[in-house]
Amino acid sequence: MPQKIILDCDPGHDDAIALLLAHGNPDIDLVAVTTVMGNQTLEKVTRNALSVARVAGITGVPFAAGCVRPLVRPIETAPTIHGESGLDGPVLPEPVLQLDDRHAVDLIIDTVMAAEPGSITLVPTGALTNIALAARKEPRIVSRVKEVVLMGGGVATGNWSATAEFNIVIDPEAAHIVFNESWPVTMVGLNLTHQALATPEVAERIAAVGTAPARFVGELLEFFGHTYREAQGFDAPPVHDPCAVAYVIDPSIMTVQRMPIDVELRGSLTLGMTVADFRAPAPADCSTQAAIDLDVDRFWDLIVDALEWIGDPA
Ligand code: PIR
Ligand code: CA
Repeated sequence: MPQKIILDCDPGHDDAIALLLAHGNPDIDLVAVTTVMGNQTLEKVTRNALSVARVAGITGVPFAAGCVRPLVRPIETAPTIHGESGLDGPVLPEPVLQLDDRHAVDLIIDTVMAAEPGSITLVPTGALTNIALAARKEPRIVSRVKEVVLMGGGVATGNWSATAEFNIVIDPEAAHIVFNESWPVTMVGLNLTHQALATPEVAERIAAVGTAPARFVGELLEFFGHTYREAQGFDAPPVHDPCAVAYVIDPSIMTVQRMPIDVELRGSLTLGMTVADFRAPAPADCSTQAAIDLDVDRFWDLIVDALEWIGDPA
């Protein structure tokens, strides 16, 4: 049985690739897509999600827009990484899908409450604002969700500060809520995603697929590679968000370690840090784990296979 997921995202170059992977992998049943401000404003990332849906040929999946700003703090976006549109590089086609009328928080709640308990995995690849609000608005979702597999945070690494990752630090209060609920949380953080580098060899494999969606991914990676070189000093860009989807497809693609993880809300140098406690053994009631090591070759196989599966949508 394919795994049912809700992808909560802020596309975003790597979010777009996560969406393509979720759609193009037969072991995933993409039941809803929700958007949250982050890489750009809500309006921009939502339009981007719908454009990517058209590129991928996604139909029959509800898309809903969520929070326009973090719970407590002012909005902060990442134009230096993702450009003014949030998805600079390729030409973005005019969306054809109509947005769902509901707020993302309500679509998440409705979808989880209507499904078999324990059947839905939440895959957040942006700030955790929508997920935190959904847990507060309808607490019964917490025990009904199978697990939360999120891209965010990291073990002892940062990208938006020395100690914090973007998705967590732009809405640390929301992240605090999500990490402290009783649902199982897998943190696919920077320590893992910095292993998923889109090298020139990877770009060649993607180009060889030869379809319009593969060319779209190639153009995304070209822009993302450029900004990652300029702004972060990377030789090849890390493709963060698809790593979370890959874990749902095949948990054996990465090693994980169960440990308490909490989110710093008061530190002057450590705001938004995901503090992971490596002191073994983890307490019996520990519901959090961190992803550690990625099988890089199998990860890129999944991306290429998804693009092959998608082909050239009409
Ligand atoms: C990537 C992101 C934000 C900032 C930088 N420097 C790089 C976005 C990605 O979409 C991913 O979800 C996460 N936030 C990585 O920090
Ligand atoms: Ca993202």
